[in-house]
Amino acid sequence: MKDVHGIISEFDEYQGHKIQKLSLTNANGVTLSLLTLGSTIYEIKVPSKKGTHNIVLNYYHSKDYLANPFYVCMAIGRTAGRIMNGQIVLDGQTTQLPQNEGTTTLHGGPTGFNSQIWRGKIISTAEGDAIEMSHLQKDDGYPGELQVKIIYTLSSDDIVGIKYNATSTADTVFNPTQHVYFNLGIDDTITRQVLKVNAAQIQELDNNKIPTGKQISVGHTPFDFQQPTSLGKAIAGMSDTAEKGFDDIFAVKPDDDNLIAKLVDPETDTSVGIESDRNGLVMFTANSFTKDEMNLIRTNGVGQPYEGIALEPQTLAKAGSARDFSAIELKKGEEKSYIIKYHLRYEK
Ligand code: FUC
Repeated sequence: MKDVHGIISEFDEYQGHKIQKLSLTNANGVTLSLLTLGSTIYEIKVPSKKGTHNIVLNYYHSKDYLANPFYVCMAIGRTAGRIMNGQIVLDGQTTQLPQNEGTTTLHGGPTGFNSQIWRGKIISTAEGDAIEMSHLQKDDGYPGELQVKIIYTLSSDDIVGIKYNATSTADTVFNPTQHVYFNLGIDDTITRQVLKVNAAQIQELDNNKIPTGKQISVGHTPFDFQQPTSLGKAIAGMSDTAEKGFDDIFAVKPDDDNLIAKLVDPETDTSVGIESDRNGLVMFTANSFTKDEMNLIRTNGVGQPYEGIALEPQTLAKAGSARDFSAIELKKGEEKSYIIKYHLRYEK
């Protein structure tokens, strides 16, 4: 008997293209849904005393996902984060990428993974159905045509798995992530939720939020999440910064439970533990969410600061230089894979 069942349905249309929704449901009643626009996680629904509740942010329509700069739950690539002056250097050769945030290339540039329509399929695995999203990423300014596959799984013990796999026709860079904003509770914001991040250091950032190469110790700062910490309190500790919240890069290691981070909503007893095979985690507490153009379902068509928290596993820029790309290099013909796993717990 298969424990996990997949179905495909029509979601809506975006610029004349049919957008599909692909869903997996396990025997416990947990559902994971993806949209082919941006290979976006649309919903993660967990059972609760009142039925089920969705623990990630989502919008009513496909067009909403690209109408603002927040990448809500979308696949990010080829490179998560910011590239200084949009320039990558591989084997001494510089490639100028298209810039989409002043002089910076952010989250794969203007035609990154999130802006693409992916080919979605339900595939069969030993544990049951899974979702395969595939796409040939080309003409985006990065070297090489990149064949990308992302496999999304849901296990019978409530683990959401994401596996990114890519090969390229030329030496290039590959550092994908999923820009999932969690809000595990029923409140409009995450300020009553509790976060643990297994990081003793963050990266120092310049005025363009580009890593300088220096690491800063989190001790005695609002960045210390080594013990479970109230997000409301931590955000209050950032009130005299321009950001008024977190948009920062943590240098993470797996803890004794093999997790780099864990978010808990004490009120509904819901949690997600994050597993990753990489050394970085960007945390963004949705500080700049606004009422306008944020057609989010959770808050009935508006948005607000701290409505969710994005926790984005990725590979860190090499210590010492924001211009050393060796850690994320993908050689021509080489195959690289990365995994992210969300371990879900909910009230029973
Ligand atoms: C994170 C941040 C960025 C941006 C984006 C939506 O990756 O580092 O500042 O706002 O999310």
